[in-house]
Amino acid sequence: MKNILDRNQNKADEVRKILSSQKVIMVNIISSPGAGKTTLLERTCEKLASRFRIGVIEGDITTDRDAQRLKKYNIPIVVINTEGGCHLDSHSISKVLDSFDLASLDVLFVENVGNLICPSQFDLGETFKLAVVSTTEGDDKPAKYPMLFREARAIILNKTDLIPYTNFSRQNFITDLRNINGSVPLLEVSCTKGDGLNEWFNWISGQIDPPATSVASPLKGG
Ligand SMILES: Nc1nc2c(ncn2[C@@H]2O[C@H](COP(=O)(O)OP(=O)(O)OP(=O)(O)O)[C@@H](O)[C@H]2O)c(=O)[nH]1
Ligand SMILES: [Mg+2]
Repeated sequence: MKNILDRNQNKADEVRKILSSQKVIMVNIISSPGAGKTTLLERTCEKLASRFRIGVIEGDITTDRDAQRLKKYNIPIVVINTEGGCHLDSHSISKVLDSFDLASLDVLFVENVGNLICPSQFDLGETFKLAVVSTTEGDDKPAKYPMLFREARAIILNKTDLIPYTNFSRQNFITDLRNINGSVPLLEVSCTKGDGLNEWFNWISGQIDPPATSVASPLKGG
């Protein structure tokens, strides 16, 4: 396992270098099956594809169904079928990177295979991981799968519209999450109803195109 992870890490470092030299940020989206990764990408493309140059890598065990859902946004999409593999790795990303014209991209979203465990262990060369969790999965996911919630740069809590129909406790979820990661931004959204999505659009826009840091003017004497 250590050898596999070391080899993965070396390739991930190469991928990260290539993306950084082309000024492309890569977002590794991780969640359980059905938490709403593709729906989040649909909403994001609708809102931001006219502002940013978006590409997508769709990781799936089989089928290109998620890629088909994104086709209407006229963005470059590459499908990686893992044929049973429960996560993407940096070698599979490296192999498809040439399919993109990286010079004409701002952001490459990677939808990882639906799984909360293995995808968290394999660095793809991403700029950051994004965790998506939905209310219908139960409020105990941060406590049970802490690695992802520790490492992600932001957490999306999706399907807030369904809270009234479940026993999801927002309070328990937040308490567990804050025990694991006290500072990670939590964005509560409904990708189908639209609640909270403006906060997500603002947050991700700030990651793709960070506000210029102001340069302090040199102090003049006298
Ligand atoms: N009620 C509700 N349903 C949602 C929401 N977001 C997504 N869904 C539904 O949840 C189902 C799964 O959504 P997907 O976006 O396909 O989930 P996914 O994470 O991409 O799934 P996999 O790729 O299979 O891992 C679909 O039927 C969506 O319409 C939401 O905010 N509220
Ligand atoms: Mg999907």
